Amino acid sequence: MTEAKRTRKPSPPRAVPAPVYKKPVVVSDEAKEGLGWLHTARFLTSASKISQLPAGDMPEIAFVGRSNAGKSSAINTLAQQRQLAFASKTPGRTQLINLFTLGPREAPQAFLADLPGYGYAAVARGKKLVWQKVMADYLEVRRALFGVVLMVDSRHGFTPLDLQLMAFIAQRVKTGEVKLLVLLTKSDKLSKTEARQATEAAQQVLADFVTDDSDVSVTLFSSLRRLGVEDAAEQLLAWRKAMPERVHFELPPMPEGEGGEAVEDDAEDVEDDAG
Ligand SMILES: Nc1nc2c(ncn2[C@@H]2O[C@H](COP(=O)(O)OP(=O)(O)O)[C@@H](O)[C@H]2O)c(=O)[nH]1
Ligand SMILES: [Mg+2]
Repeated sequence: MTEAKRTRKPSPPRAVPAPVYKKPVVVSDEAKEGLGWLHTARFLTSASKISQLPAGDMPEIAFVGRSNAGKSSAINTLAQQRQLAFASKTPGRTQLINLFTLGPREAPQAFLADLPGYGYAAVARGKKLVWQKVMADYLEVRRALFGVVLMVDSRHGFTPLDLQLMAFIAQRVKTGEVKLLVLLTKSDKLSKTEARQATEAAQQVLADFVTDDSDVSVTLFSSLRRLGVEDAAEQLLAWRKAMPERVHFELPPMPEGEGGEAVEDDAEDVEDDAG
């Protein structure tokens, strides 16, 4: 054995610079309560057609966004559940609306709807149009729609399809009937200056929707670094507190020959498709 080997000392612990996001986060009571509420999210059902969604007057919060905008990640982060919505490996493969309930199991208070991502470049034009139609129909038909959470990639800002979607709901947003929260996702990828610019650009777009009656907000968000999670949770709690107590809903009968079995099992099939 050589001298060198015998005397080799264990290397000292390396100094790892503290990541920026490890700053102590002050979580407000509202954020805690909001996160507690969002944590109650439970999968209810998937629908490929609007007509398959439950009827009734349950207030609904729709999560929408371009494919790959970070929608599934945002839902999982806000619900603090690792696999509630499935991050898509094949973006935008099918067009499913996944519905979750929020609130106590025995007395749900709201639906959380995970809508199909749109505008994925690699997808055939025909299919894209189908999605856009699903989206437009959804926004048109779901009268108990209470709020829309729109995920926008903070690096890209609003895309034409995001603007189209907002145009569908513009009227109801302006009257305050539908509330709007924009999450500028993946903000961990931005410098401070870029983050400020992204926020300002979004605020400028949203200014068109702001009235005395509207409830429109925007926040930088990152599932990866947990940025904006508290803001979003506070906002969603405020929505819950403003919701009317309408909890009636009926699940439609499953169409013949289309997976009439336990809905929980269907959750597995959604994996690649929540796009
Ligand atoms: N850097 C970063 N990447 C993210 C974040 N959220 C999601 N992603 C990534 O973006 C891609 C799309 O995310 P996903 O949640 O599936 O988006 P969806 O298609 O809108 O549901 C995945 O590769 C994620 O890992 C984030 O906060 N920061
Ligand atoms: Mg997804």
